[in-house]
Amino acid sequence: MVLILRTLFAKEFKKPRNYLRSKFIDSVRLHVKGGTGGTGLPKFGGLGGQGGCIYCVGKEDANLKNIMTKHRGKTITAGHGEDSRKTKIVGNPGTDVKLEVPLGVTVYREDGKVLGSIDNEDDTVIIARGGPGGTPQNNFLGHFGQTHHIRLDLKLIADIGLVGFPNAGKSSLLKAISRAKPRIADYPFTTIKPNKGVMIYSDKRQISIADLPGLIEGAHVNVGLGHMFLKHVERTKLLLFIADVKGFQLNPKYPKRSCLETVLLLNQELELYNPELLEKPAVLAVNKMDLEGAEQTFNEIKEAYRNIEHILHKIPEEIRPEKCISFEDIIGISALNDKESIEKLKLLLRKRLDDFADENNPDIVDSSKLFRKHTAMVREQGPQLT
Ligand SMILES: Nc1nc2c(ncn2[C@@H]2O[C@H](COP(=O)(O)OP(=O)(O)OP(=O)(O)O)[C@@H](O)[C@H]2O)c(=O)[nH]1
Ligand SMILES: [Mg+2]
Repeated sequence: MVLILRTLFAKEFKKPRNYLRSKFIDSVRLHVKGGTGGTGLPKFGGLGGQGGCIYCVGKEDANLKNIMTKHRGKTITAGHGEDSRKTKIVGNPGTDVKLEVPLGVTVYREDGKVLGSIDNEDDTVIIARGGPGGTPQNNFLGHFGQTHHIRLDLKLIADIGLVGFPNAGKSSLLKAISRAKPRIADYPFTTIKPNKGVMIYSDKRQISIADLPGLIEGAHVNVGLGHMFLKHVERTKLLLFIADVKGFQLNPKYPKRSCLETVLLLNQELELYNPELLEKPAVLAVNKMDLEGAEQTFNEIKEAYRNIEHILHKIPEEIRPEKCISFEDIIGISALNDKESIEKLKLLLRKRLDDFADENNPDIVDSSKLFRKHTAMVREQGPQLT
């Protein structure tokens, strides 16, 4: 009997997968209801109070898990507007509800419409308006507030996103360049949720960097953890690819991939997820350069990327991307054993981010460039006389 019941309810008893048990939650659905407006008092021209509204407010230390545990399966309702009375002709408005959400959240309505996004501390998005109170225009009858099913979708905001196969040393690198304390171990999928760290430079400049769970070939058909965390690199300004100089093999059933092959496979997985990601500036760090024979592999990769489009036909079709990423830099590092290489990488990342910011912000005018342009013009045309 017990056995039959067990098999019948097997689905109910099944434990959630690791990543569902993890504390990181990046999407939450909520049912929200604005407050109803108070009733007016026609005899004295009294006005009902406006119903309260529901807002999302950006807070650096908030997280979606708290919202989920607090409001799951419930309707969040704002306060109702006060009715007009003889002793209080104008009713008080209903109390608003403010939901603190982490930065990087986009709010979607049930029909897919984007209600707004929260990128900075104290950014506010209204998710359900309260109904108007009773006035002569509506025959002194208060209206219901808006009711919506909304979805809060979090995409981490970091300057740099780390992409790599499992075991490549992404978390080791994050640990080496920031104060973050990610889990590091010699088996694939040690990291099952994104982590964020901040690199601090000697002049107090801060650059944030997000470590993601490893990607493997076939992620687009949900192999490994699939593409589920890739959305978190969409909002980063630069992609930092980490490749293990010795390549990767998930288990003997899968083919062994060389370092170059893993880079091409990452390229392909990103392309399948969202080709626009390939337009982002990207840097390739070949890790574990302390291992034997690393120098030779590193040189081969550098050589290959000198003209990758031309050698693409030599690469097996199943790992050949449509479009190859052109890396800004290819650098050899050892996250565990070579602090100097990490310092070099830190400076390089900063430089690339600054170059990118200059290119994309025409308001920032490089005065030295302007000066050079001006002197060249003066040399050509002679000084302008007014
Ligand atoms: N020899 C050597 N080993 C390294 C280096 N960097 C990382 N490792 C080792 O590589 C293994 C994997 O490191 P992680 O930092 O956990 O790799 P990861 O890319 O975060 O892996 P996942 O979280 O599973 O995706 C660990 O045993 C590290 O000690 C390095 O520079 N040299
Ligand atoms: Mg990791």
